[in-house]
Amino acid sequence: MTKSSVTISLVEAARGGPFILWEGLEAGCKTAKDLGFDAVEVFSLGPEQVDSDELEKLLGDYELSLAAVGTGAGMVKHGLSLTSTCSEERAKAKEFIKQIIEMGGRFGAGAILGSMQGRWGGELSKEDALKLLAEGCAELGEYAKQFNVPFIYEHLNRYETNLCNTVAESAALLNTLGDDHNVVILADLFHMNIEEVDVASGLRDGQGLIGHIHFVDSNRKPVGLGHMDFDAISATIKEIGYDGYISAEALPYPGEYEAAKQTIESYNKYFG
Ligand code: LER
Ligand code: MN
Repeated sequence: MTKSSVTISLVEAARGGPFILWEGLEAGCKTAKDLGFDAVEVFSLGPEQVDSDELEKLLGDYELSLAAVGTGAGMVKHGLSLTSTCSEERAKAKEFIKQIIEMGGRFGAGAILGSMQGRWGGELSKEDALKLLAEGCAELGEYAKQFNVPFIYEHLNRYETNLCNTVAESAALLNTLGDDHNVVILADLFHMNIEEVDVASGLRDGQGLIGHIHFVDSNRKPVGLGHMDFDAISATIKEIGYDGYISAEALPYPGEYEAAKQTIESYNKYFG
């Protein structure tokens, strides 16, 4: 059985970005609970912005799980990436992500590597960048093992990274990590709509490797407000045996509450 989740952004600098709820943890948890979501996914500036005891209380009071935690602020706020050509910068990036792994790990939630994967170019060849990315993912996956959570790698569309853009490319990256790695793929349906030949076959490329899904339509609006074929997509998600979170990462369109409501109605239609 899949579980529903909705994103809460605590990062003001990311306003305009594809997160549904923006009014803080408490308001976000309340809306999630009122609408019947199973979980929330939290995008924060870093561990210092989230009071873990408060989060524990909110999750308990509103009977929600924590689906995942984002690391993007490491790039947005500190300009850190795992593929920096400077080893000190890479070490800082890993340190930042480890703290977020700890924050989420307490609640059974994995940390997501998105924009902090960086890009290749200039002095850095694609091959070397992919090696740095693989090294970083392997180390962070290993680190996450102590919390029994995976490290979640999210490939992005071509306008956001030039490293991996498809599920097959992410699967190839993970296959270089050895048998006991602890890294899963995040299949963000918006990125897949841009990059895959066909979203359903892209999902099949990730069978057994996909550990998280960002639920969103073709135009980054909530599911149902774009032109993706969610009958086919949901059938494939079930066919590949995926049973993790289906987490809404979409623009708060036409408003936050309406976007969350549109999302849970779509979730219930396709997965309920
Ligand atoms: C950004 O496009 C995105 O999909 C996020 O989940 C990654 O930071
Ligand atoms: Mn995403």
